Amino acid sequence: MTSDSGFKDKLVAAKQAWARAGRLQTGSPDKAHARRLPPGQRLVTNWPVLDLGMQPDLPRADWRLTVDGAVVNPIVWGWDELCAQPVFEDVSDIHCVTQWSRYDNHWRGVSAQHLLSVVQPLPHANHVVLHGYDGYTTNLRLDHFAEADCLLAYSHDGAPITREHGGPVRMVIPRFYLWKSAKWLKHIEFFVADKPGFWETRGYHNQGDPWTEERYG
Ligand SMILES: Nc1nc2c(c(=O)[nH]1)N[C@H]1C(S)=C(S)[C@@H](COP(=O)(O)O)O[C@H]1N2
Ligand SMILES: [Mo]
Repeated sequence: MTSDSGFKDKLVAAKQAWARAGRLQTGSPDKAHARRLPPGQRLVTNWPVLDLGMQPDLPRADWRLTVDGAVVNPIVWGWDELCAQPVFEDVSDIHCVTQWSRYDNHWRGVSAQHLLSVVQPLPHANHVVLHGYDGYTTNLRLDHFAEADCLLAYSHDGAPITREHGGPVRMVIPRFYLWKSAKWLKHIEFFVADKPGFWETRGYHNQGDPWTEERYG
């Protein structure tokens, strides 16, 4: 009998421990997770590659970025000019419209806010189009492009951005689905009027907010 009740005690203690652990694992962390993972998304730890079937091969020495349109000071930067700008670092989550999200991406590059201070958009410029070397385009509002976590990134998680992920330089716009983050960044163009880009003219939402599931239409 002693051994039997001893066994039961152990069983109860084990179940109590599981219950405590369960409460910790599926209680508050789940709520935190729900606040961080937008609706309809699942978390991944790898980083899927999405493109139009072409990954431009751009040695740093050949890369150029043109920034023009409705701005006071249009510029063309090569790799050296880009690296001469103040370094900006930020950690943000990626949300792809194909329903995966990736947390805690550590980006390094040049902030969109710094770029804006250099080119100085004209007062009536309200829209931006990002162009990639593969011919891809995507549009966003200037006030969204100007948010503090947007950057021209050349490094991800401590390493240069690889060719498949848009290196040497890609845009990062954390607030929206990842299709707004143009890879192989070639040209940033400022406009008075909105000009929908590649996916925006093919059925994707014009804005792409993952929290309100602005996926299509
Ligand atoms: N230049 C360029 N940028 C692009 C794309 C593209 O085809 N060309 N695809 C977009 C889409 S639809 C997605 S989901 C993300 C994918 O980025 P990743 O391959 O680094 O995950 O890049 C976006 N930026
Ligand atoms: Mo995408």
